Amino acid sequence: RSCPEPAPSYALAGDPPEPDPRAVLEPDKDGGWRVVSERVTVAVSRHGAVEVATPGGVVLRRELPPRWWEPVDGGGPARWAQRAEVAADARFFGLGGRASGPRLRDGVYRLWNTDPRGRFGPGDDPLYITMPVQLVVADAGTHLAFYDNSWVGRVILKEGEEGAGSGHDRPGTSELRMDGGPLRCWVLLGTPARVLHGWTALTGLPALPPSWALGPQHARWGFGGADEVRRIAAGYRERGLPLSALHLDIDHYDGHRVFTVDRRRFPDLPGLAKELRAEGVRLVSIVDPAVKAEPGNETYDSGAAAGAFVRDARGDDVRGEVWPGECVYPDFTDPAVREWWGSLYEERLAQGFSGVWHDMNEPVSFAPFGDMTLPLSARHALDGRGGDHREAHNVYGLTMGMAGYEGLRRLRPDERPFLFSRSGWAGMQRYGGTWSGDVETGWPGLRASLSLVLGLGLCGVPYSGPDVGGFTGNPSPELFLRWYQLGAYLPLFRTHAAIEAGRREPWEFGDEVLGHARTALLERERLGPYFMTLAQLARLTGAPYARPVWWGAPEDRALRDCEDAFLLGDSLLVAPVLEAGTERRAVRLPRGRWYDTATGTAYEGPGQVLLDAPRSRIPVLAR
Ligand code: NBV
Repeated sequence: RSCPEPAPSYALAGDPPEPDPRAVLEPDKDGGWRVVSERVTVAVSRHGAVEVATPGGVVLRRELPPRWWEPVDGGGPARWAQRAEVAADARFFGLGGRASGPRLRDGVYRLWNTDPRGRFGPGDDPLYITMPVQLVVADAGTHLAFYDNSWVGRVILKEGEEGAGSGHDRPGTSELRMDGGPLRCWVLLGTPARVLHGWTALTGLPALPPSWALGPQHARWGFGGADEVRRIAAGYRERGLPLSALHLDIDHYDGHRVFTVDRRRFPDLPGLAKELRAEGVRLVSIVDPAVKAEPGNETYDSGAAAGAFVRDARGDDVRGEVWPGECVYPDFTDPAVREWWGSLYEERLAQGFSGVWHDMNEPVSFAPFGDMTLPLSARHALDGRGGDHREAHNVYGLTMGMAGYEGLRRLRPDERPFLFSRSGWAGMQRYGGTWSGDVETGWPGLRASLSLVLGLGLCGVPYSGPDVGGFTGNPSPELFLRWYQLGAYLPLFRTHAAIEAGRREPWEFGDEVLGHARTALLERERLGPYFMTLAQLARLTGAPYARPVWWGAPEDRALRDCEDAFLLGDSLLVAPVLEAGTERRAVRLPRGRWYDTATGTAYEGPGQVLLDAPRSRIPVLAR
C-alpha cells in the first residue's frame, strides 16, 4: 500500500488487489531487493531496474531504470521514458485497437485516441481506442504489462532477434514515452487465459450484453425516415432473414442535436419502436457527446445550468465544431456531470430505444488540419484532481461510457444495458463493447477489422465487431459476402455504412450472395446459445469470445504468427477468406483433433491443412 496512489485510476475497478501476505522481501545482489512469491519473482536493482521472472527464474520482462526530463521552466509535468526488454522470440499484441495487427510489428504506436477522419485501413495509426496495455507472448511465458497513465504518449516496439544458437540474442524492446503523469506499471503473468482473468480482476468484468445484442444487427447512416426503417425490417422478414436490431444514426436527430428526434422523418418514434419490437427487432440509438451550443436546446440549457461543459483556463466553455454546428463538450471526468448526462438517457428510453451507440467521443472537433479534438489546454475535473486535456483526452470515451452505463442502470435496473462505444481506454469493458469505426471498404479493411477485434479482446474488451461490408464506398458482391461470413462469427455482427456509401442489405448484392448470406445468418442464429455462453464466460473469466489461434498454445511459434484465423471460444476455429478470388485456403491448426464442420473430415493438429472455402462458406472447424 505504500505504492503511488492509484486514484483516480480510470482503469482500475475498485481497490487494487491486496498484496500477497506470503510474498517475501529479500536483499538481492549489489544492494537491490527481491520479492519472491509463489508465481512471480520481482527483482528491483539499486538503480531502479525491475525484472519480472517466473518462479523458475526465467526473466519475462526487464524494465530498465526510467528516465525523466524536468520541464525547462520548472513548471508543468515531467516527461519520462521507460524501456523494457522481452525475450528475443517474443511477439507483441494489444495497445488497444490497432488496424495493423494483431501481431504488432516494429514501429511507433501513439497513445492518443484519434478519429482517422472518416476512414482507415491497416496503415492508419492511432485509431479510436489506444491503451498502454501490451500482451507479450514468448516461449518462456505470456505476460501483460499495463502502464496506468492516460497521458498522451507513444510506444516504440521492436521485436527481438535470435542469434541462431550463437548465444547472441537481441531482446525485443518496448519503449514507452509519456508527456506526463505517473509511472505505475502492472505486470500479470501466466497462461493467456490466466493473464486475461487477472486483467479483468484488476480492471473490471466485461458487461454482459443482453442476449439480443448477440444477434444480427443492421445500421446505416441515412436511413432517411420511418418508412425506410419499416422497409428494411420488412425486407429481412419477407426473405426469412433473422434480424435483432436496427440502429438509427445522427440523421434521425433534429438538426443533428443529441437527444432530439426529427419529427418530420420520425413522427412517432415510440410507435415505430413498438411496432418493430412486436416483430422481435429492437432499435439502437447513436449518442454523440457534443451538444449544440444554442440557448433553447434543452440539453445545452440544462448542461449550462449545471456547469457541465469543458472550460478553458479562463473559465469559458470550450467550443468545437461537430455535426450540429458549434458545440460544447460535457466533462465526463466530473462525477456530477456523469450523473447529469446519464439521466438524459431517459429521453432515449422514452423514444423506445433498447440500446446506445456512443460515437465521436475521442472526442472530435472538426479541424481542417492537425488534431481534430479539444485544445490541449482545456481543463477537466479528473474526478476532483483537476488537469488538462493531455491527461483527460484518452479517458473521455471511457468516462462517457461510465456515465451512459450507470445512467441506464439507474433508469432500467432490471435490464442489462446495451452500450458500445467508438472510443475508450483500459477498463472500458465494464460499460460495454466497441466496434471498428470507419473501416475502409476493401480487402485490407476486412483484414484490419479482424485485427481490431482480436487486439481489443486481448486488452480485455471482448465484445466488438466491424462495419460489415466496410463503412465507405461499395464493396463488390464477393467482398461483401466474405465480410459477412467473417462478421457472422464475431461478437458484434452488424452491417453499417456511411451516408454516401452503397447499400449493405444482403439482398442488394444479387441472389447468390443473398443465399450465402442467409446461410451465415442462420448459422449465427444456431450458434446463439454458444455466443451467450461465450458472453457469460467473458464475464466470468475475461477470456474474449474471439481469440488468436495461439490462445491455448502460446508456445507454438507458428501459431503466434498466424493472423488470418481465430478461435471462437474453445471449440471452434474460424478461417475467414481475406483475399479476392480465394476458394481454398491454408489453415493452421493448434494441437488436437479438428473436424471440418461442413464435411466432417477430421484433421490432427498441430499442423497446416488446405481446406475448401467455396463462396458458400468459410472453413469452420470444431475441436
Ligand atoms: O454518425 C455518423 C458516423 C457513423 O455512421 C459512424 O459509424 C461513425 O464511426 N460517424 C462516425 C460520424 C461521421 C464520420 C465520417
